[in-house]
Amino acid sequence: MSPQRPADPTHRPLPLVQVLAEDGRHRTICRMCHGGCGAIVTVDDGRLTAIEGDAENPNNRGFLCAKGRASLEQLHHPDRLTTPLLRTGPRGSGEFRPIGWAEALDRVAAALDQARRTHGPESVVFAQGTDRNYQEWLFRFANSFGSPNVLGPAHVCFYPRVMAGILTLGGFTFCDYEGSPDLVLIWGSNKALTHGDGVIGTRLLSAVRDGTRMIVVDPRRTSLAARAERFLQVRPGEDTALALAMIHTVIEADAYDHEFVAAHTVGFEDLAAHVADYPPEAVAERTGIPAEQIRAAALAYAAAPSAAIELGTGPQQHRDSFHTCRALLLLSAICGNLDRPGGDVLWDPPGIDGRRSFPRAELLPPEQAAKRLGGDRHRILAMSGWAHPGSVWDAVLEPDAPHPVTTMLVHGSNLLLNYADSDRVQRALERLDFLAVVDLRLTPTAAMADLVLPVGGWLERDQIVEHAHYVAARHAFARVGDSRSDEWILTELAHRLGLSADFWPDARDALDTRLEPIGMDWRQLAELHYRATPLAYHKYRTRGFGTRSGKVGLRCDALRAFGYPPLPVPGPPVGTPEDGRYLLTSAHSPFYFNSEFRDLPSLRSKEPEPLLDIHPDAAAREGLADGDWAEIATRTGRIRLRVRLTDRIAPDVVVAPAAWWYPERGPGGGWRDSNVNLLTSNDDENPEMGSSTFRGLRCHVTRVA
Ligand SMILES: Nc1nc2c(c(=O)[nH]1)N[C@H]1C(S)=C(S)[C@@H](COP(=O)(O)OP(=O)(O)OC[C@H]3O[C@@H](n4cnc5c(=O)[nH]c(N)nc54)[C@H](O)[C@@H]3O)O[C@H]1N2
Ligand SMILES: Nc1nc2c(c(=O)[nH]1)N[C@H]1C(S)=C(S)[C@@H](COP(=O)(O)OP(=O)(O)OC[C@H]3O[C@@H](n4cnc5c(=O)[nH]c(N)nc54)[C@H](O)[C@@H]3O)O[C@H]1N2
Ligand code: SF4
Ligand SMILES: [Mo]
Repeated sequence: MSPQRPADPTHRPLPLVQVLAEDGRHRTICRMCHGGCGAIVTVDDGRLTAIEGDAENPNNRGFLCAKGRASLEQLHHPDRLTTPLLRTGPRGSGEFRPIGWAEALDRVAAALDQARRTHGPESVVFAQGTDRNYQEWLFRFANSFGSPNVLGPAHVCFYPRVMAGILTLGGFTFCDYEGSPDLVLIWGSNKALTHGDGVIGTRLLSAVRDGTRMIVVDPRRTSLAARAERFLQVRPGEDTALALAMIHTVIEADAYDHEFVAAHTVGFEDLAAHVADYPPEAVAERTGIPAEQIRAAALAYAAAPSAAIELGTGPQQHRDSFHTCRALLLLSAICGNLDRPGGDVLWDPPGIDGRRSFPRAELLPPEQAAKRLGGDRHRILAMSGWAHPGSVWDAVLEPDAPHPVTTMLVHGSNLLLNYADSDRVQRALERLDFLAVVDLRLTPTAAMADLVLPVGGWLERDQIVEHAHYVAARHAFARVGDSRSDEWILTELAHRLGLSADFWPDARDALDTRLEPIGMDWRQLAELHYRATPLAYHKYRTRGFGTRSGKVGLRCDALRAFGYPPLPVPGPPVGTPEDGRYLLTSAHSPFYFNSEFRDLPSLRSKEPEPLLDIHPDAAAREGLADGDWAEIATRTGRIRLRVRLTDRIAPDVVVAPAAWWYPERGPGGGWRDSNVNLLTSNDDENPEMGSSTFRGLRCHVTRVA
């Protein structure tokens, strides 16, 4: 019996899916991943029967990937949570009984209030997973409540890049496919399959069809690498050295944009002196790339009339994360590619009460902001508003922590799978006084909660979607059981905790308020459906860059003021050969979204088991054949993965899947068996951002009998 089924025979189960929309075809925005594709949902005879790509949506022009096509499977899945659940057995046993919303919300509010009175608001950590267009709600709630501690995977996702941009040039850049780049430098990104940031991979592929050239930097020969003009097969974790050698080459060959450098940057002489130490010959061994290949790639990039950099998580999950991101921005800057058509365009917020303003940072008193966990260790991460994960676990587990953490409210994050050193995460979750998890499923993390709150997926909510190029409307077509939205839950909790002044009587009222600054309301956006944000280039010519000097800080004095090096520097190699012969890294699967969807048959059938990619020579050395189970061990832990032989990686590199668990195994989902983060640790973090090292981790690989 599934643990969420009522033990009380008088409890009447709700229909699994209640349809809220009229029969017909309805336009909306997919959120099975970050892509933000336009989708059309068909309601027929009171049921959601079909989903297809919206040919009129400028972002995806009709495209819908396998995950998008699995949306209705997700909606109708029999294991969806349908009612709040209260823990009845020991933590992690998965034993719960259903309760009503009023009782559930009262209990969460009481636990938050108790922690606030006893230990201060900072003792409550609000966690969320990768963004699902409600991130600004969670931050607003935390600020209003008085806790500076919002936990998320920002440090290993895309915030190293965001913060490098903010400190270097006052903003965040994205690839300008509208401007038809002559070349795209794809650095540690599998864009064609992962579709990050609301600019999906098909935009890149159609640019390539129209003549855009590619240079790919990745330890794996991905499908993009196979089509690229050049492929630099970098050793995992050696990105900063490679980027500096490319800058060295460009300056040495005098191939940089003199005019832009003179007019719009500071610190060029310092940069030039700094990279003198990184000629391609000096980094060839550590990066695994012959010097002449580095030179040729750098010169091809510099010579391109316009070039953009597609920067993925490859270099951001590493001790050097922030430095690589800075180095790549400097490369773009000196080649004149910033904010030019077909280059790296600075994001201009669309003017709604959105990501930047909606969190109301001013609600958090400065003395509370000073208690952000990890603020003393990783100052740039703290500046971005996120708490540092390792410091959160310390605050739960260390008896003499200066700001103890006792309580967590988690909105949509599978903490046990996605953070370094999963064992330590588990110990911390076990130690909490109170843990509530808001999710669609009883994930391994939700199974550890005192209270689980059922939430609606993307087909079940009205939401404003804010992306690089547009603002659009997502609609609630259905409701699963008695699930609600994150926005509704936070609003209800706010009313119970005396925070009503910062919220609305009903969460949906916020939709109108947020659109007011652009002179629209929700009904109008819903009718319009998609509102493109006008693209502007060369904004710095009139406004300067958003830094103190108004110029691009090649040498970043703000970093020096924080006690960090003002120019990017690669750290020494992580680990020693005694820690293992192989360099481990991980990648996101095309068919899943982080830890989601392994219970959707159409997707699971495409990749039924967790695969370890290993080179045939390495496999032969370890006596492994294709399809064998292998044990992968590091200083931190050991897991099992199924061997897949591939010559797309170097013989000393192995690649594991991110976030693997087995939902079919019931509560807990066998999360210890194949979870790569049992192998990772909180050591070797990036000083600025606290990024964990998931790249180039030394490991042993052996055959499982
Ligand atoms: N080793 C290694 N570790 C990694 C990575 C890696 O590549 N390698 N990747 C890192 C990255 S980039 C990221 S972003 C993180 C991902 O970390 P998480 O964001 O924690 O990822 P998920 O596992 O997808 O967990 C999201 C949960 O939210 C639930 N959910 C979905 N939609 C909603 C919603 O609308 N509301 C609520 N409340 N819940 C919802 C899903 O069911 C799922 O259980 O992992 C990081 N960890
Ligand atoms: N299908 C699918 N789509 C997703 C996700 C998913 O899980 N599945 N997750 C979403 C999330 S949260 C994010 S953040 C994005 C991530 O999107 P991406 O960044 O595109 O995806 P990743 O798979 O994390 O890794 C990108 C590439 O980095 C390479 N890589 C590994 N180690 C290194 C290294 O040391 N250096 C370099 N240069 N490259 C390296 C990997 O081989 C991989 O090809 O995708 C989002 N979209
Ligand atoms: S790329 Fe993402 S947003 Fe687009 S259809 Fe696939 S899952 Fe949906
Ligand atoms: Mo991410």
